[in-house]
Amino acid sequence: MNLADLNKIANAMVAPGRGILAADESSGTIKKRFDAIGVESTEDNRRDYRELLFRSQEAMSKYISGVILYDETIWQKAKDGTPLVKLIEQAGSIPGIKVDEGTQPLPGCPNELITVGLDKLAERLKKYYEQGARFAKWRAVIDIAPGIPSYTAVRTNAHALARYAALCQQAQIVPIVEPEVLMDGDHTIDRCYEVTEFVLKETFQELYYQKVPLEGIVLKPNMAVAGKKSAKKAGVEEVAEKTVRLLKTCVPGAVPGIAFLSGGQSDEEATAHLDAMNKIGGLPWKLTFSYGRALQAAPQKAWSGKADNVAAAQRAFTHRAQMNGLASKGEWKQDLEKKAA
Ligand code: 5MM
Repeated sequence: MNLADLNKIANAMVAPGRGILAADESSGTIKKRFDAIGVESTEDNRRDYRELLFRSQEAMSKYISGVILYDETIWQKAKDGTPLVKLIEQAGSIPGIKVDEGTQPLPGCPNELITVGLDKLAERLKKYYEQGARFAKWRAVIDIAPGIPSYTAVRTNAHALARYAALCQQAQIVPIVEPEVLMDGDHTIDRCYEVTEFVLKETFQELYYQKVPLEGIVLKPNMAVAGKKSAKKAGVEEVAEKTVRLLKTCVPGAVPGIAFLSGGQSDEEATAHLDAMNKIGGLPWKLTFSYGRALQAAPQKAWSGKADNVAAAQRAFTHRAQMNGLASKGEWKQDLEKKAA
């Protein structure tokens, strides 16, 4: 492992003004997204949609540091035969790959999941590296509900995340470590804080046990937010203050950067939260975005599967990428959203 090179890539992924596009929806998830806009989820439609994102020259070259791809996409070619990976590289962005193989029920832990995909991961990473991937992603899913998460689920998922991270670094690929605490329940922001603290502490303990140098990773956590069904939603300032405090408590300064998931927040909320955290300032790591839904909801709607709408979809994507780029520097203002509307 060449740690200096891993660190260089990790720093590029979280460079100020830029963040990551999570375009790694698995077949089931992209189908759900396409269903919502009335588009059939065929291989060609998935290619056309992702191609329009990667050909959004302004967004990709100015605001998107890297793109997380799904296995199908990393091998796909654009309509004119250019590999999609090349489009990303030509725009000055870094190709990455989702390497987990989804979740399965965790034995002995009702309603809890373990992320799988460690078998043969070393071999798969070699192929992804040859195909151009310089970073990877593995997502652990932790739910909050009465009686869960259990210690077993938190610990087992942390162990798998650290095993994955060690294998990535050995393959000269920067691991994005994503322990996602879901915001699906009716829990308060303080319960989210408490569970996320537990999850992050266990994750960093496992990274230490498995000898993963933190200079060569990027963390992708959830923010501290109330559950979607909670009676009491937290305001932007509260989310920012609590998330910063939580991260300062759990994430060593050796980590180059933290790239948040959006987790079901609205586009503007995800931007406002990131911006408010960066406005607090004085942080030991860079704070940026690795959004899926909060970057793609607008372009998906604008596109709706029609070739005539490609330019409008690219404008919608560029706008969100720019807003989040500004938020990664604490320079976003809400009236910039209105001006674009
Ligand atoms: C883009 O969605 C990713 C893939 O999810 P599935 O494996 O469930 O299809 C997902 O891992 C994503 O990278 C993160 O959850 C962040 O995305 P959001 O939409 O929460 O910002």
